[in-house]
Amino acid sequence: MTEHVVPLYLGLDSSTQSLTAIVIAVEGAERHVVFESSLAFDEALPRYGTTHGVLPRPDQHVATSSPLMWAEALDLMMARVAGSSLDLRRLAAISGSAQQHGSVYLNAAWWRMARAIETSRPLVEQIGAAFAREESPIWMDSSTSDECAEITAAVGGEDALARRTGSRAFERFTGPQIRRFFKRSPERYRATARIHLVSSFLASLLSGNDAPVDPGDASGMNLMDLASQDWWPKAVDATAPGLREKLPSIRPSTAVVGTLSPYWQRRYGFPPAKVIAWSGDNPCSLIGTGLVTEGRVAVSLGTSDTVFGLMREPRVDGTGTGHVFGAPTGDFMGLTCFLNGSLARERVRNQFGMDWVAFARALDTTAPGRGIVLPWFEPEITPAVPIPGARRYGMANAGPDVEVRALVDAQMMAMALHSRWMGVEIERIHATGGAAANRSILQTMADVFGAAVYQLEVRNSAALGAALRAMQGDLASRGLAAYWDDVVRGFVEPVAATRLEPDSRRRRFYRELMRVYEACEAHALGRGPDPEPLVRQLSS
Ligand code: ADP
Ligand code: XUL
Repeated sequence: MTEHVVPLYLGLDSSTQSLTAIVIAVEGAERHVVFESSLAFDEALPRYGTTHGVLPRPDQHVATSSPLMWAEALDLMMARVAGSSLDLRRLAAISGSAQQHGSVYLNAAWWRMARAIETSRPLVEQIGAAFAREESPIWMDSSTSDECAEITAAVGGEDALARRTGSRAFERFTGPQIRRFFKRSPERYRATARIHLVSSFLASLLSGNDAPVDPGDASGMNLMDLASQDWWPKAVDATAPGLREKLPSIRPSTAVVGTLSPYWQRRYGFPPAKVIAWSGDNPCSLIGTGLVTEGRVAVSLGTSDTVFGLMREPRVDGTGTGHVFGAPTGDFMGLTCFLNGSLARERVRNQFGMDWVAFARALDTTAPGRGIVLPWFEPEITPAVPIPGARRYGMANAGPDVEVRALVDAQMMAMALHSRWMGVEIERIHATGGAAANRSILQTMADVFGAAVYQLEVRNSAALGAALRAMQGDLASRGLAAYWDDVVRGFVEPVAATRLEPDSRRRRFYRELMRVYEACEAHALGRGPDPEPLVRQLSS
């Protein structure tokens, strides 16, 4: 009789600021998180000199990070998993999640190097010569407006690009980023043999071969045809010459990319576990928040704030703010992304010398309506704000508490306003990401959206989603039933006791305030009259 082994699945999340690992154990209805660990790039790997995971930024529109740092973090985290009390022999599959849009530029040495990493020396000592570009542009970059315009014109306009790829051209998307690199560094572009996303780069390091991208992450590039889930030749040609050969293949999110390479097996004692295709953090969070059916939304309050939900059919945003991405389930997902999320909250918190407890207390004790702060400290994605700077309306004699209230109100109203295009009647929201720990922020969310808000047991829904995708990929590859409802069961149910209900009086007030917010936004963007009379009326 063979011994019954309860399989383990590892999910990794390489986000903007940190790398997280979650291991789940699954035996029928018995499902547990058995390992969870995070390392913050700035603290764990100070020699790269990042702040919040980003390299120094002489130009506010440029944002890059270090792919070598991501690789070293992966090595450190795998050592941690191996050094834990887990029985590694039970590890059946690994998958991952990564910040979306970021790109890694590799030269011809990459083909040999990925396969021939020696066990005796750390990974980072061996792959340095494989980069055609040492830095990776990341999703916070907004330097490619010219390239967006050029690509848009070449493919026949915004509508054509959005209908085909799921989004109009966005500065942070990989296609415009590639075009900028090609224009500014044609020699290094020519020397580039492969352009990976952060997700497929890290999957390649695990499997020791050149990994594909999945449709979830490929749809953040302005290069993939949503319908065929293959590269769209017109967009590829509009982006840069010879690009097609430099792009990885696109394979379904459930694809088995390979097995853990000899490096991981011999150096740390891992088994030849399957490596399932990696995806972007938002597609992984879709799974990790349990949104495998249509009609619910999640809000992720990570470095970026995002609102997203599953779509059976790709309904592209006519207003041009949102995106349609591929979903790991084979469906689609709608998403709107706000750049000034947690870092804007941190900035205001630090400005007034508060901690998160004081920040929450400010929200609890301060009524809305004294003013609105549009928190565009950095160039904003939604709405598009190329020239940064916070804009303030009302706010006469505002103290710290009013500043905090006006900031969070504006963030939540922006999310409610700019997610309307998804056409979902939002009755409940699954909240995730670091700031979802803060129930005062979530209460504001409930009041503004007029929806019940739930916290989830596992806060890092991207890493959990990756672990669940590892499980799904493993089951599917063995020909076993792998229905998404069953896969996510037991991990993603919102915790009933955490439910926050909207307060009906506040809800009514926010309906009014939303009109004022819209007027402030329109004015700040140069599209509407001065809203001060409206603001004064509110606070009188
Ligand atoms: P990412 O995955 O994008 O790296 P996380 O989801 O880990 O980010 O969230 C990190 C952010 O969460 C931090 O930048 C911090 O501002 C925020 N955060 C952590 N705890 C709290 C809290 N109690 N209240 C509000 N924000 C918080
Ligand atoms: C989504 C986006 C961010 C990044 C980083 O379009 O740009 O959410 O994925 O989390």
